[in-house]
Amino acid sequence: MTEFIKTPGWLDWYTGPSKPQFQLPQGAVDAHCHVFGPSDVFPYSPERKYTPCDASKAQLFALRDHLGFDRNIIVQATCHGADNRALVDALTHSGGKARGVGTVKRSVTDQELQSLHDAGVRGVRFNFVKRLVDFTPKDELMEIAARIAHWGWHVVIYFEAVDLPELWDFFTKLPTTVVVDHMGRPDVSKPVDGPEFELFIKFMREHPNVWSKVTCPERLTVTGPAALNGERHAYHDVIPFAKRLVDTFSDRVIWGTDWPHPNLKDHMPDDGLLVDFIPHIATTHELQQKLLVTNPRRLYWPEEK
Ligand code: 0GY
Repeated sequence: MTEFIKTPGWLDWYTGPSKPQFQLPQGAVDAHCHVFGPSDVFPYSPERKYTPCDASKAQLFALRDHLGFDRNIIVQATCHGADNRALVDALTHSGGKARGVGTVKRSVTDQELQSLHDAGVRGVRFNFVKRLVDFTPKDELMEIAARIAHWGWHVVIYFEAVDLPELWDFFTKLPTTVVVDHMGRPDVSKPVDGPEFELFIKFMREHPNVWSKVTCPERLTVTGPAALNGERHAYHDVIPFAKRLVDTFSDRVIWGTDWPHPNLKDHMPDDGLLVDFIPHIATTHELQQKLLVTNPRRLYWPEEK
């Protein structure tokens, strides 16, 4: 059995999250989280760019219950490459409370797609963040997108804001619903109405099939996790970006914890505090209901109506 040694400087997820003060609406979905291993059962991929600490399905489901979520969307993490076994195992043991986003290669068979669908996978993730993955040719990704479109799945895209101009033509040709991870990773030290974020707004405005996860203030923040004025929430510099998306595209935004928070460098968030960020970006009950319940359920459990 391979012993996996964590990437030097790796920050483990936080084991004692507080109870959020914000009470999540009934049926809320944590629409972006991962499972890692455990590596003795589900080894990490040889092509991975980092080696994390384990983060099991039982630990994820315990966090879900502690925070007050009803369901999870588990997203295949790059440390597992295109080996979706840990994801499928978590989905099939969730009692119907989780659906997922997988990673597949061009060589995936229809039978494999069928078993991913049966397990609850409803999307594939295309990752363009260079520190996380090797390059995959666009024609291969487009071929995968065309195949998964037949299953009613969507494509999740992860990229850095500076790369959007170059990726624009490819993204706008995708034949499915397209869900952007972490608001397209804006540089939040730039103005919320500056050219970089305006391009992302234009991307969503001109393409009604594009959704965004208004996630990862802890990853995008420049000012850091300190709360101001005795408030419980933090990440003030990210609020204008996420709030603008929620206000403008209220039917196409979803939210998630990003637990177990891979590759954070300077701090590990308390997931209870992260939940307390939500009412600052979705400021009415109606917006909160859409962000946390209606939108993710429409995307991942469309049959429930
Ligand atoms: C995230 C963000 C990151 C990593 C991954 O699949 C992954 O490895 O998604 C990151 O390092 O920015 O969404 O969890």
